[in-house]
Amino acid sequence: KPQAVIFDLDGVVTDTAHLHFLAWQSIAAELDITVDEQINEQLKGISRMDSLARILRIGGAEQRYSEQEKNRLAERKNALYVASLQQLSPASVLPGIAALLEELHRQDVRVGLASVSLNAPRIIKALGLVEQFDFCADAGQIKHSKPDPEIFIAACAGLGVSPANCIGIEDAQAGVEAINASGMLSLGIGEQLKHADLLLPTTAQLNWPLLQTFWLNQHS
Ligand code: G16
Ligand code: MG
Repeated sequence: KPQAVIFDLDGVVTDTAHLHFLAWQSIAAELDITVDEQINEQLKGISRMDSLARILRIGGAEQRYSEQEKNRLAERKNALYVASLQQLSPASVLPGIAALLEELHRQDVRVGLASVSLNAPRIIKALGLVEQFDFCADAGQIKHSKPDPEIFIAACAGLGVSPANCIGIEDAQAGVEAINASGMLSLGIGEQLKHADLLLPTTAQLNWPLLQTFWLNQHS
């Protein structure tokens, strides 16, 4: 069996992607830039400043703002986003996740979090899952967002396990690429993802027997 399972936060543990989307949409609208669901897909797993850079590039406005103005835009986006996090509660945990976390602990499989969100600690707290994660990688220490494997490697290091002995779970293309580059097995959540070692339509299909079978199939 795997020694650890490492979870992405946004889109796997809870659906904060929609809240990021609404916050970016309102900042972008002020700049006369339209952010639609398809653009939002490209922002998943991408850090706050990198997300802003992409939005400005899409609007052809990457040269228009100073570093200070960009920092202020990112701060305002974050303030909107953080305010919207107040609606999170244990009921916001996506289907299948709470039961899987409990089962992983029963099976003595370590549980990690690999989110590039600086808000990850407060989100995990609002979801009532602080006790369920043996280690949460610190996004503040990460230099490169996904698809760079840095955050997943940091999560493995914190758990004291080798990536080769772990499964990573992701809903974003950049996240699946990050897992693959780390040397972990990748489990993708969604219909459109490429390159995942196993793809499930939603988190509701996740459970321990399925992870075990997945692991055995990949190691036979
Ligand atoms: C999440 C989201 C990204 C977001 C990033 C940074 O990453 O998917 O859209 O831009 O965190 O978030 P914050 O602005 O809260 O620091 P992940 O790794 O959980 O998918
Ligand atoms: Mg995600």
